[in-house]
Amino acid sequence: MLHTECTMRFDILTLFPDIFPGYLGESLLKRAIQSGLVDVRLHNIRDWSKGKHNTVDDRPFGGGPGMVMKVDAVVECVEAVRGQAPDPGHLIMLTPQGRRLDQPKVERLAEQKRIILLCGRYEGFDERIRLILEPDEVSIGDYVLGGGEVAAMVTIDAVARLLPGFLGDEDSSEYDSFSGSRRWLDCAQYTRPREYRGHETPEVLLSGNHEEIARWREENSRQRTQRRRSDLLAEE
Ligand code: 6GU
Repeated sequence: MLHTECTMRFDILTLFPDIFPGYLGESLLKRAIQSGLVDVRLHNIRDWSKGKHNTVDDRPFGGGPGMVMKVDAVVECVEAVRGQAPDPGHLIMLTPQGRRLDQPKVERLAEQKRIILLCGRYEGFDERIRLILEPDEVSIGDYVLGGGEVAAMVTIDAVARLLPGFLGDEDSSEYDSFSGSRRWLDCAQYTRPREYRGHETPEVLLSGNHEEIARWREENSRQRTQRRRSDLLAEE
């Protein structure tokens, strides 16, 4: 398989850019950034706010709890960041009201050359941000986070590992649960020692019989999926 590697660029728009360097600075993402496979840029939305107080949020019209992200700072930040590269990029807004991120969606995102991730805090975004920017609104699951930052990291992590050259040769994402047409959970894995506190590695995995091992793994995957996530089998 021949691949011309090209950089995928992520721009993160957030009020808390310091959340990110720790995660991006370890393990595979660190290596991918160092090698130029991915380029991650952080932008503080507050830098685009107006007035001496740099306000980025305000009380909602009509009253109610919490604060709302202001339209001007967010729109101007997105427009300025978009203009930093020839490709305007695919704009994602991270909110619990978005379409749920799943592996097919991650696979489609991995085809983009540039993704802009807009992270919200507070009670939400002024609705005109959606009307003006028409973002692809994404949620990572049915629970509420304090902000979109962790969801942005989840998105980058899931997308980046699909880029050719991100994983080592022996690891491959094509055998992942949920990838391509695969909808089963991964099978059980064992490594040395062969026995630990009376728990033995299944004999077949030590047999060297590759056909039997493949059969055992397939059956183990099916049983696990049945027991833990029978909803996945019902979808088939
Ligand atoms: Cl993307 N943001 C927030 N604040 N909460 C979430 C989420 C996003 N996805 C699930 N819960």
